[in-house]
Amino acid sequence: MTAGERGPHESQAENRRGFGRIADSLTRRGFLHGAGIATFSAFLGGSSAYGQHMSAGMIPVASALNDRGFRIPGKDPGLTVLNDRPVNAETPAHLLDDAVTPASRLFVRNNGLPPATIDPAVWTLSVRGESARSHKTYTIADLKTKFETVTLQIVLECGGNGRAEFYPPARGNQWTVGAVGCPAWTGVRLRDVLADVGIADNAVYVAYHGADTHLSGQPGKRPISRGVPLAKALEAESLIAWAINGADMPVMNGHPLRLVIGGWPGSCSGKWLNELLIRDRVHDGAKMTGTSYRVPCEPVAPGARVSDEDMCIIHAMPVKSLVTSVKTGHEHKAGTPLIAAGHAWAGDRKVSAMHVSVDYGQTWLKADLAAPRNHQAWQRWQAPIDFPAMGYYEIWARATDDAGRMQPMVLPGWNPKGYLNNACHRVAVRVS
Ligand SMILES: Nc1nc2c(c(=O)[nH]1)N[C@H]1C(S)=C(S)[C@@H](COP(=O)(O)O)O[C@H]1N2
Ligand SMILES: [Mo]
Repeated sequence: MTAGERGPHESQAENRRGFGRIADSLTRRGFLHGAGIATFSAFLGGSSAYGQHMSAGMIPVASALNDRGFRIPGKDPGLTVLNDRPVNAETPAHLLDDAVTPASRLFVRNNGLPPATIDPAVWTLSVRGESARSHKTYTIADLKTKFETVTLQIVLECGGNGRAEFYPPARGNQWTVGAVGCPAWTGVRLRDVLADVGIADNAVYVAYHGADTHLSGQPGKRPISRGVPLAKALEAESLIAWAINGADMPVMNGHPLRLVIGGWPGSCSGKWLNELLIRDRVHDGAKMTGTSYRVPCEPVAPGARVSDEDMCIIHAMPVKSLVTSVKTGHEHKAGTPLIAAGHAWAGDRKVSAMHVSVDYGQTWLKADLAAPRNHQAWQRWQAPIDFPAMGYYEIWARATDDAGRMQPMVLPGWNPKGYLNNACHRVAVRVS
């Protein structure tokens, strides 16, 4: 992890454990009011007198208390804000119940600071690289007129979704289950644009640059620049998108242009996209190297030290599912039917079966599972649940992909950075 990110995330972890305590003591010291206001205005884009005195990773109290009216512009106030610099927010599972995720409920994962000014009318995307046969630059209008426009529903999930469950813990945003969503993206196929530029025979990787800036403010230092092997870039579902659900996407999700690479870590889907590189080698941009978005090539014991050479780049994400209805804490009336429902997805694969259990995995009921709207979209599932008596229950949900791989009940493959946790989602219900 880079020095610029380490501090915020560490204090973030502190905040999560001690938030109540910190807020109490701040209130007692009469400090809360000022800090809240300073960070409010930082969030809203204005300047403030005391903003610089607030530690970088501190959650503004106002943002943690969404009922006081704080919100990320364009986002549902129900999102959980994990960090303010950079902005990171996840979506509680029950707010992901829509078949097609509304833009307002799509999580936000920023590694740096979004561009300060964005004018779609003059935005350009240039394509070059060692293995590009030409160097071309397109406006968004060029993309819209030169290439076929497609709309596809594609799952976007952060590679670190589920990190909060790792033990020993992994540093970084403590995502629970909500760094995922599946909106409908409109744009052009990446492969059509690459073909227009020309791909040399020695091409290996396609990488992105975005217009966001590094937290350190150092010019020339990029917050993130990742990519995918050429074959992945050439898939029909790899898009250069300008819209979510038929409207401009929120600034926080990459307006006015971004990559959408289905089934792979969200970090492959570059936001504020202004440059593509057709590379003759595995891309070596920010967060491609070292331990970023890599897991041990061979399984390791929890807490093991793994050297950089023994870490391999994550490709497709594993099979996973969510219970989006009902939510934990649901009070259910005995003797009435309960329909549990949610979504399942499986990286580059299809989900072939979905099961639920309310007896801690002793028996599993097969759920109804819909076909995806298109390849790379999540699949809706639902199951009628019977409770034999009153009391406390957990609904466990488990997806199986078309290679026969199932979600594990326990935390899978510990890794130093806390990626790829696809353990079964559980929600708690009281029947009375
Ligand atoms: N330019 C740029 N692209 C980016 C990022 C970023 O910080 N800057 N974050 C990446 C990561 S780690 C993820 S998970 C997704 C998150 O997309 P979202 O914020 O639209 O949910 O964007 C990816 N693309
Ligand atoms: Mo991510």
